[in-house]
Amino acid sequence: MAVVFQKPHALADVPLHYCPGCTHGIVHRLVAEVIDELGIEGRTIGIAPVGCSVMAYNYFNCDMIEAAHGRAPAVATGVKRANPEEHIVFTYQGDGDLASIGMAETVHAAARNENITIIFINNAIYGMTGGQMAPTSLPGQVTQTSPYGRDPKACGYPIRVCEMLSELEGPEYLARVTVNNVKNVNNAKKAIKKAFQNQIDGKGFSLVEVLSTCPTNWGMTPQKALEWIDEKMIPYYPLGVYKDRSAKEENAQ
Ligand SMILES: Cc1ncc(C[n+]2csc(CCOP(=O)(O)OP(=O)(O)O)c2C)c(N)n1
Ligand code: SF4
Ligand SMILES: [Mg+2]
Repeated sequence: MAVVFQKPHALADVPLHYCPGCTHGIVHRLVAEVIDELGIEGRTIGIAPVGCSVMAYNYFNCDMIEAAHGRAPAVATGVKRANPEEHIVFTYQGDGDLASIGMAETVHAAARNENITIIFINNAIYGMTGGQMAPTSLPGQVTQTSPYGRDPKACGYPIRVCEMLSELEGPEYLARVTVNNVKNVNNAKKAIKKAFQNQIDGKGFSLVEVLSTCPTNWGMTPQKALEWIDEKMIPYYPLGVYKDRSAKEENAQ
C-alpha cells in the first residue's frame, strides 16, 4: 500500500509565513497530529499569542482566539471554565509572550492547576519584533538589545520556566523537549500528546516547553541553528520531565 504524505486534518491547508528553518512550523504540525489522533478537533479551542505565531489562528482548523500579549493562560482559564467537560483548550506562546509580559498569568494558572495545555516555544529571543533579548536569552547571547552579549550583571539571568514552575504545588505536568532532529521530534510529540491527554483525563495544568530555532534573528543558517540548540541551549535548558504528578503518585503506590 502506498503511503501518502499528508497534512494533519487539524492543520489548515495554507502556506505558513514562518522563515526558512524556523521550527514553529514543526511544532504546529505536532500539535495538529495530536489533535487528529485524539479525535478532539471539534472540541478544541486554541489561544494564539502575540509573537511570530500570532497568526496561529489561521493555521489550526479548530476554533481559535487571539489573546492580548501574554494573556493567553488567563483567556484559556475562562474558556475552559465556561465548559470544562466539553472544551479542550490549549495556548501556543513564545518566550517573550509567556515568560516576560505574561509571566504572572503563567505562574498563577500553574498555581491554580488550571486544566489547560500550554505549548511554550522557547527560541531565546523576541522573534517577531526583530530580535530583542528575551527572558530566556542565554548569558553572552548577542541580540538587538544586548549587542555585546547578554550580561547577567546588568540584565539578570535567563529564566528556566519548567524548573521554576516545578516548585509550585499546582502543575500536573512540565516537560522540556526540542525538535532539532528526528528523535527529538518524536519525543516532543509524545510530550505534547501527554499534555493534551492529561487535560482530557481532568488531571490539570500541563506545559511543554519546546526549545526552538530563530535562524533569522540568531543570524544563522537553518542547519547551524539546529546545531546551536545542541551546543548552547540544551546545556542551559536540559531536556526532560520536570514534573509528572500522576506518574509519581502511581509509582508511590
Ligand atoms: C502589550 C504589548 N507589548 C509589546 C508588544 C510588542 N511585541 C509583539 S511580539 C513581542 C515579542 C514576541 O516574542 P516571543 O513571544 O518570544 O515570540 P516569537 O516571535 O519569538 O515566536 C513583543 C514584545 C505588543 N504587541 N504588545
Ligand atoms: S523571526 Fe524567528 S521565530 Fe519568527 S518566523 Fe522567523 S525564524 Fe521563526
Ligand atoms: Mg521568542
